[in-house]
Amino acid sequence: MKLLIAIVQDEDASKLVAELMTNGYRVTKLATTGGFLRAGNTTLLAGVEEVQLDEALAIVEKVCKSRKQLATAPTPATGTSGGVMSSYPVEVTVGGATVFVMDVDRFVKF
Ligand code: 2BA
Repeated sequence: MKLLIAIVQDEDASKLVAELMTNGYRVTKLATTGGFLRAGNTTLLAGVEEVQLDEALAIVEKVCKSRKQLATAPTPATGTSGGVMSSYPVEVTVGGATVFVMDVDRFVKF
């Protein structure tokens, strides 16, 4: 068995959960926050059999869109004397999805 961990944009999350469940997958949805944008995103956990993995990944790829987002990033700390924080706007392309696939040693339900 594999554990699929998919970090997706909130806008795609409901549709992705629905598509996965319609196709027989079990999914857990977590509300998460991206470290860079410090904005909400969604992390889905899905335990899938190895033979289902490619199909599950294809569903993720089909549903999750990439989007451009303007973010305000803090300037890196340049020293200890100033103490003044500034920021600058950056455009980043977020998604479609960031996916980790992990081996599952053991899967039990009690
Ligand atoms: P965030 O960390 O909020 O990152 C949002 C987007 O900002 C990223 O989109 C990327 O385009 C950009 N970005 C991130 N770090 C950057 C940096 N140091 N410099 C410049 N641009 C940067 P995605 O790559 O599609 O990532 C979307 C979300 O997926 C991330 O949200 C984070 O929550 C997660 N993620 C991505 N790669 C990850 C990794 N290696 N480990 C854990 N989580 C990851």
